[in-house]
This record gives sequence, C-alpha cells and structure tokens, in this order.
Amino acid sequence: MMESDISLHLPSGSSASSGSLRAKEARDLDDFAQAVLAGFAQRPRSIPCRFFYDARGSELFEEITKLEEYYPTRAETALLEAHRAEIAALVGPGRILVEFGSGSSRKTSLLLGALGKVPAYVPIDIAADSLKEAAEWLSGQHEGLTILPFIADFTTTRALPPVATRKKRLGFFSGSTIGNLTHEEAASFLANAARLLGKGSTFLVGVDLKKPVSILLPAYNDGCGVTASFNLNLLVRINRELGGNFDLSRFAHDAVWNDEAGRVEMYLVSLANQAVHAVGRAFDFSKGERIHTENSHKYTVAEFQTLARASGWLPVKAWTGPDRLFSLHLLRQG
Ligand code: AVJ
Repeated sequence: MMESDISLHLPSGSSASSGSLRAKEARDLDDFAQAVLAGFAQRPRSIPCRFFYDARGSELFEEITKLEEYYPTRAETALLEAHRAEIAALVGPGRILVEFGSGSSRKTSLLLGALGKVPAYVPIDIAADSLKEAAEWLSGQHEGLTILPFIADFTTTRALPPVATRKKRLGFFSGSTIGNLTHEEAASFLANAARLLGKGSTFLVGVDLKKPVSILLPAYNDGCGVTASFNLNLLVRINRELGGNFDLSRFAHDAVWNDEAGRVEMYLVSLANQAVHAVGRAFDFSKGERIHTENSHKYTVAEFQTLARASGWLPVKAWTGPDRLFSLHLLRQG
C-alpha cells in the first residue's frame, strides 16, 4: 500500500509548539484547574464541556453514539450516505478539506469517498492523540491521501498552515458540535471559520434539529446510564487530576430541555449537603445544588440559516431526511 503523507502542524507562536510533552501536560492540567476554580466560583456552578474528553470520556462518548436513544450520529451518517454524491457535485473538485474538531474522523471517510481525490485533508483538533489515531486510520482507508493534522483550538485559530491555503477549501464541522456553543459563540465561530476558509470556500455543517422532548431527552438520559457515566466522569477526572474527593454516589446525572434557550442542558446534582475538596480547596454543596456541565443547542433549518447569513455565509442547500431528526447544511461565501 502507498504511504500517506502525515506530518503534524502547529499554529505558529502557539505554546504547544515549544517545550516537552510533560510541559504540555502541565499546561493542560493548569487549564483544567483554572476552569474548575472559575466554574465553582459562579452560581450556578459549572464545568466547561470540553473537559469531558479525556481518554475515558472519549471512550464513553463513542459508546453514547451507539445507543438506541442517541439518534444524532446515526441520523447524520445516514444523511451523508444519502446525499454525499450531490454534496460533492455542488462543492466541485479539487478542494482542500478542512475539518473542525475532527475527533475520530469516521464520517470524514464517507465524505472523502464521494469527493474523489482531494489535494489535502487538514483535521483540526486540540487532542493530539486522537488526531494521530484518526490520521492513521484514515490513511489506511484512503490510499495516497495527504493528511496535514493541525493541533489547535478551532474556536480561536486565526490562520491555517500555509500549505493548506494553496487551493480553495471545503470546511466540515460535523456531529452538531456547534450545539455546544451559545448563539453568540456559534456566530463568532462561523465568522472566524469564514475568515479562515477564505473567499470562495464552502462549508458543510451538521446541526441537530429541534424536535419533541420525548425524543430529545432520552438521547441525553439513556436507559443504560452511559450518559450518566459520561457526565460523572468529570468528577472522576477532578478526583484523579486535581486531588478531589468527590463521592460519585452522592451526585446524580440530569438532563433537561430549556425551551426558552432552545437547548438540552446537562447537570450533576448534589444528592446531599456535603463538603468536597479539590484543587487544594473546600467546596460546600447543598442538597439539590446543580453543576451545569453542558449545553446542546437545537435549531430549526431556518434558525440555523439565519445564524449562518449573519456570520458571512450563504445557504446553498440543507438536507434533513424524512425523519427530520438532523440537518446537514451546505454554505458558501459570497
Ligand atoms: C458531541 C456535543 C454533539 O451534544 O449531543 C452527547 C455531546 N453530550 N451526550 C451532544 C453529548 C451528551 C454531543 N456533542
């Protein structure tokens, strides 16, 4: 088999481009400690959802995607399978594929299959390990594919590596990860992506749709308790990495629909009045007190198109499938 070209790119001037792996781990730990201290100082208390994805958390998320109740991954994959030829035709040939928060890159393989030969694939992710794993898996699937993994936070990245700017680009942002952002954050992400991808680019975005609570809530509160374990893993992580002593049996997972904000919210609920130690401090939790751990915003097709238009994009086409569970949006820059 032909060797694929995989080389790791770091944003110039990024802290990750200098220093040892141990120094990087220390910075990550610091980032987590600071986020927990800041989040616990607020009311309601909160922990940013990006900390879900340590090794165990990523494994639990993979399990979530296979649950009967969790429809988004299956629905998005079905839409890609059904419409990828039309998407490829609308996008046109010869585009560099740039993926935001690439994760395991499984859905990317479907898209690459339809696009034919692309000049390069640039996955952007903050997790160096999953980038490397995904690049290795993809290079086995697509012979001769040039992969330029880019370690960066896709919400703040200001520039692509120069090699990724030689041809026009197609952006890909799947899994409804955009749902984790507030509307303002989503608008500024889309505007930043417009700058990053540049004039004449196109953007394929997967967005979860608004639907009855009877379908939405079980997806975030499954019968097997996998989502509960995923949520509680944040406390396991604090115990391990930040010297915490959270008693997991005294916190419970909860997911609610916030109609006004149009989002599912996940919480960890304290089941008793209790004092917990972490990051060298003591925190009091009262019975029933909630730690906010995730927002998952849902959109109608029209709502998302309005947001895209306000952020420098023109809707080309949206696909939803007969079940209207999920939407794929193709956008272009004017
Ligand atoms: C990966 C952010 C799209 O919001 O549905 C799954 C994460 N949280 N179950 C989502 C998640 C709980 C997921 N995203």
